[in-house]
Amino acid sequence: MTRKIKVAAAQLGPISREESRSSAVNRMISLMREAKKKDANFIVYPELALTTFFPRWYFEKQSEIDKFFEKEMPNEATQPLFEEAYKLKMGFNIGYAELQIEDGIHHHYNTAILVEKTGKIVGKYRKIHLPGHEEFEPWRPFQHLEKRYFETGNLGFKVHQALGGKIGMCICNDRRWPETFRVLGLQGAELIALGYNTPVHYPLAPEHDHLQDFHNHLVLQSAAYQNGTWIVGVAKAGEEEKCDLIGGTCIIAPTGELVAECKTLGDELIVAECDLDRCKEIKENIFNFSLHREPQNYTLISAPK
Ligand code: CDT
Repeated sequence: MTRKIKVAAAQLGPISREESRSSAVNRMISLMREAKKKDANFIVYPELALTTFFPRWYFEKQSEIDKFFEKEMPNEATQPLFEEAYKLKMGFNIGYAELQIEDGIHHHYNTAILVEKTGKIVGKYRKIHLPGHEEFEPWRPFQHLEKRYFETGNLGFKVHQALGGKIGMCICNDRRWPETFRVLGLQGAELIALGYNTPVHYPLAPEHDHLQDFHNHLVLQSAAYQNGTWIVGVAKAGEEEKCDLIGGTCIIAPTGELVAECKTLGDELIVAECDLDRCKEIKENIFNFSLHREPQNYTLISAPK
C-alpha cells in the first residue's frame, strides 16, 4: 500500500471583519477544487479560518465574542466544505473557534479538526499554547486577546491514525515550543498539520519584526528534522483589518527541507507529495528515540512550572 499523501497547503489571504463565513468557505472550496486538479488528497487550512482574527479586538460583551464561535461542526456555513470534500474524496484540516456547551457551562477553544476523505471528523485538537494577554492594553496598536477569549486546550497533543498514516495537529503559537512536536514525535507522528495567524509586528519586541518569517520556518524546519516528520504550516496572510500577517505557508520534509512554499500574501495553493516512509530516514537513524534518547536527564522539562 502506498504511503504517499499528496498534500495541499491552502493559504488564505485576509478575511475582513465583515466577510461572512460562507464567503470564506467559498474561497476554501475554490482552493480545494484546485487541489483536486493537482491530484491532492489532503488539504490544510489556517487557524481560525472562518472569520477574521478576532482576538485583535477587545469586546466587552460575551455575546459579541460568541458571534465568532461555532457551536457545532459541521454547521450551516461549513456544510458545503464537508460536502465538497466528500465529493472530491479529500481529507482536510481546518481551524475555527469552538464553543462547547457542557452541563450548561460554556467552554471556548481555539480548535482544529482532522476530517477523513469520507467526510468524517476523526481528530480534534484544542490549542494549548495561548499567546497574548487577558486584559485590554491600550498602548498596543492591536490587541492579542487569546488568553482572554480561549481556555487552554484539554485534549493534549494526540496523533491520529488517518489518511494511511499517523497525523498530528497543533496551532500557531504551539509551533514555537519544541515540546509540542516532541510529544507528537514520541507518538510516531509522520505528518503534522498546523495553521497560523502571525502578525509581522510583535509589540513586545518590535526589533524582531523583520525576523518573523525566519522564525516561522526556523521552528518548523527544526521540528520536522528533530522528530522525523512532515510538517504542513498554513498561514492566514496579508493585511487584515490594518494588521499585517506573515505568509510563508510551507511543506517541510522530515529532513527539515522546505519542499514547497507560498510566494504571495493572498489565497494561494501549494502541493507536495509526502512519502510517509521517508520519516524512517530520520526516525531510524540520527533520531532513533529508543536507541539515543536520554529521558532520565530531561525530567526538568516535564516538571510543573
Ligand atoms: N495566533 C497566534 O498564536 N499568533 C502568535 C502571535 C505572536 S504572540 C502575540 C504566534 O505565535 O504566531
